[in-house]
Amino acid sequence: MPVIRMLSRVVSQMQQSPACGCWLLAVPARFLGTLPRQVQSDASFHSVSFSEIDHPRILITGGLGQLGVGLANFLRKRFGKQNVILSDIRKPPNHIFHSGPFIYSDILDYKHLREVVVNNRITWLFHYSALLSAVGETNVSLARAVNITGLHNVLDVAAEHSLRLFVPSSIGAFGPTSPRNPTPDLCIQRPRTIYGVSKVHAELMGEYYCYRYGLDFRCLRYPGIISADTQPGGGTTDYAVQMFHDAAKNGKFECNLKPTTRLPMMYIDDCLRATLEVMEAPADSLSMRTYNISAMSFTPEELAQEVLKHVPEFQMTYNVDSVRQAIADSWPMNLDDSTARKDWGWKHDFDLPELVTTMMNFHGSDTRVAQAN
Ligand code: VAH
Repeated sequence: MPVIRMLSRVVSQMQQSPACGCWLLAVPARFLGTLPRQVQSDASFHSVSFSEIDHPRILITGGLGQLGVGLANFLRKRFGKQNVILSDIRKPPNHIFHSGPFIYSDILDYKHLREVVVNNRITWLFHYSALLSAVGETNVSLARAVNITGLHNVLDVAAEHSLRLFVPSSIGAFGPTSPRNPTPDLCIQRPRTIYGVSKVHAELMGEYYCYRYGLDFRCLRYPGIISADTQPGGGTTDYAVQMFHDAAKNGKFECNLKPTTRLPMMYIDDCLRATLEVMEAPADSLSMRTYNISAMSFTPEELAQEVLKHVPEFQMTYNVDSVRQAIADSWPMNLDDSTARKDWGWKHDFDLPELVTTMMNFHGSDTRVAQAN
């Protein structure tokens, strides 16, 4: 390659100081050694130019899961509808298809993933594809493929095109030997699920690509997320979403975890805001690349007590799922997120009463309370 062109690219890369602040690492790996998958030099010619920095071009993988659509709508308000592309391997329902750009993208198809990034001039990627904790235990080989091989493909494409990459981790990245109350950012992580193992792997691989190749990798350990209009998919904290649907519809709910099972939880709006805030945080404000974030922690019993204030006749019964219970018993009861609060000013808005009021309003049960009074 003519020296002038190579130097011009080095200079342009150096102007985009990498997140981890080390100039040397601004030089693309192929000048410092090879990325895991060497690429044709012209393939990345289209990668980041200045104007795109002002307005990130965003790709969301695993877009039809519990959080993808909410994130897309949230980011479209901030960066414009056409700059946020939702993707998945399933056909989107009508209302999602008509709400903004949607494309097919399979994270296990590395070549196609690269085409998607190049053809859509992507600069930021939110990687939401994953099999969650409980469903992962029913199909370990698929969880390994999606959560680990899929992540490798995303890391390589992100490194090749100097993307800013967000990967959600989870309280599931901790295990029975981690301090549980509270659980700090840095401690023993020996999870007992393939989901947990894949999330620890994601944290470590993302940080390795950051320090080795200058990849702008950012990761948050999500608590159980409570969403109003989307169903969770095969997780251990799913009861806390399902309960609102059933309480509003039938006034009763059968919980698959023991009444005293304490777990960290968060309302989706706080989760999406934290995700954008860490992605917009100045690189030099980040003392770490993986952060705990927390809002509240409660037990099924405490949640039921709060729901009773809105649905006086609400009845909670228990039919414990031993797999989910064993997973929950190995997870944190409270997360210490003091570093996120210090480094980039994270602060949650929703505590338990606001969460329950918001969710019950969404499910329109308020009318029943009025009738009861
Ligand atoms: C699960 N909802 O239960 C997910 C999440 C924090 C929990 O990872 O698997």
